[in-house]
Amino acid sequence: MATAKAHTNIALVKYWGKKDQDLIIPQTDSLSMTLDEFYTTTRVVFDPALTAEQITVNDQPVTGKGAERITKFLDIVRQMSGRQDFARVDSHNHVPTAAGLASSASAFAALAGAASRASGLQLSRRDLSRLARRGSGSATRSIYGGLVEWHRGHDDATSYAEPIMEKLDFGLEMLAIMINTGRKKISSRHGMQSSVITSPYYASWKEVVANDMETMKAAIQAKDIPAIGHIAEENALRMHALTLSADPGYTYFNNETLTAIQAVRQLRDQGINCYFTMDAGPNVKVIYDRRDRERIVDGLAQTFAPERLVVSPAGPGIEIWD
Ligand code: 2P0
Repeated sequence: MATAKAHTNIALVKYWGKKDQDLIIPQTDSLSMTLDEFYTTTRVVFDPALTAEQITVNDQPVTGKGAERITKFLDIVRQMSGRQDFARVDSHNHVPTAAGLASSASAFAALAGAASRASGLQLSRRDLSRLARRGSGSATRSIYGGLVEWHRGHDDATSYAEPIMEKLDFGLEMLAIMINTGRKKISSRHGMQSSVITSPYYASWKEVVANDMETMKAAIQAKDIPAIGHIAEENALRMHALTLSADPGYTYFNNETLTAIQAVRQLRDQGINCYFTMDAGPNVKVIYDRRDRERIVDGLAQTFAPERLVVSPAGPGIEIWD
């Protein structure tokens, strides 16, 4: 038996598209910040007495496609470790109520940590990162804390994450604006593949990311939060242009997403350095220096109820225990 705790991450330079869909080798590098506030804790037991996998998330049984994806992942662990028995998997997502921020990044990072340890494997962080990648691309980065780079690589051995700055020694912070949607979203997996195949801008996106990785790493070394925020914001908008320019076109934004973007821009017009980024859903995350936190929270609270604003500093890497 083993348990692991992994935090989710938000990309400052986004991953949006795969070269190899089975191994999850991305088209580009990416770079993220691990968040302290949002994490998943997962316990795995391999048990010869089981006649099928037994999976719960937040104490609810998981069946169907969700269970299939976890079993497929556990098959990789069984193949690596030589174990043949089924597993009992119990997972809890720690996110603010109704946040809609439950993330495959923290989920598959925690599952990789707990399942590998429970199977008897002792993987290095790099190999854990490679294993987590097989479950979900963004999980590759959630093995590490702080600011993390995922090298796209060209095969299973070379596609892994590495920390750029595990413990932040400057004031970079994020705030999530919780925007819920009743609508079923287009999965990232489906959405990104559609962008790769049908967006006429996809080749330009690869050039954008190559450039943003360089400028973002320089901005991090300089601890230049306005530069980090600006590059992240432009990168996010260009990623979302890949959804709009796909055929059929789609978007993860809703009207409140646009309201939040406007609120951030208004604060910036007032001279407060804050920037936005969005992922495969309507929530908006704000990037800023923690010394401006109070002014930003007060400003956003004019539009969004305070309980919808969740502040998160950078979080730690994965923890695994027996
Ligand atoms: C990212 N996202 O870099 C990007 C930005 C969402 C927008 O990675 O198919 O759940 O499991 O590899 O990792 C979300 O996609 O997709 C994601 P799969 P994943 O964080």
